Amino acid sequence: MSLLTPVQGWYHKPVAKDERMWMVISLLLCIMLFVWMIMWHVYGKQNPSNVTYRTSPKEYAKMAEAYLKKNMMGVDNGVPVVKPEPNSDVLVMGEMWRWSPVLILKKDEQYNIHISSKDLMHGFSLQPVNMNFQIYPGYDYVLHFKPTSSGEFKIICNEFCGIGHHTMIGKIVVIESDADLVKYGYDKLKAPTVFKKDSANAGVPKTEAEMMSAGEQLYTLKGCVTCHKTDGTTLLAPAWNGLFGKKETVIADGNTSDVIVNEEYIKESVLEPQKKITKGFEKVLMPVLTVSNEEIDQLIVYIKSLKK
Ligand code: HEC
Ligand SMILES: [Cu+2]
Repeated sequence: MSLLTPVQGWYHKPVAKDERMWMVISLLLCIMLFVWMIMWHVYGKQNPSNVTYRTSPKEYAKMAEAYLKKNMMGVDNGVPVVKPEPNSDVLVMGEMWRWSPVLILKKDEQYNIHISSKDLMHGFSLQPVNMNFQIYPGYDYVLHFKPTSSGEFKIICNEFCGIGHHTMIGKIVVIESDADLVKYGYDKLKAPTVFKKDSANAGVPKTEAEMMSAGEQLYTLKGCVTCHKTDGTTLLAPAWNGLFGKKETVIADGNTSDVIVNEEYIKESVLEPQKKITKGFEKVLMPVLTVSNEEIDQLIVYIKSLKK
């Protein structure tokens, strides 16, 4: 028994006029917002809805590398440049710290752009149109993309991803015709020195020259170029020119020692980057990259060829 009993029949008392009015107004508002939501999706210049697949960073990196090998027409500041066919699948990858490749697209043509990350979460931000996507490793995002204006667009990473984050700037160039390539200096891109397969070498680089050109290509494809330069600059990582045979001071388990850079040391640096940290570069974490033993041998020949 409660202390007070409610008045009999209160539940059936009609709702007051003003209260009923508010109920109608809020219901109308709900319907309006619902219609708005759908309209906004269609007419509101929203980011395009995308299709997403599961993948793994390793698998995607392998696919992207194969795609680049087949399609790259040159290199812009160490980043491969690709001019895909309209309606084709294009593979773009975010990695520490670049967007690869540079894309040359035709205005008013449609492309299926796949994007994923090789390492951490990156933010794909297309400027100045301000389209933004989160790029997580392990997901393959497919954007059905149709550029409607020509010019140069930048891809900025808007998710802090480490010490080289501010250098992570990619590029999409939209042209109206091939004549526009001149404007961007892409008409005379140096074709990559690609290792050519023939029946004699069975597709495996054997001679010194073959190994070197394969190594040079890997340097760009695997993204070593993002951190390691060959002109002596050491912004993020030790430069590669003059590296072979050099004495380096390294830190292993807190102990400092000297090593001479040779084949063994390079191999170890690639397979277990954190085992011996080169002094002066403790702040940058070299990622573990999927590089096979044959590929390491090719990279070594390339590094050897880079003199101071
Ligand atoms: C994200 C930046 C980054 C990328 C990408 C990267 N490295 Fe490194 N690398 C470093 C840093 C930083 C060091 C020095 C610290 C250390 O030893 O881990 C280093 C050290 C090395 C060394 C030892 C150099 C020395 O002077 O001691 C070798 C060899 C090397 N990297 C090879 C490679 C190869 C091959 C690739 C591409 C497959 C690669 N790196 C990609 C950052 C990077
Ligand atoms: Cu970033």
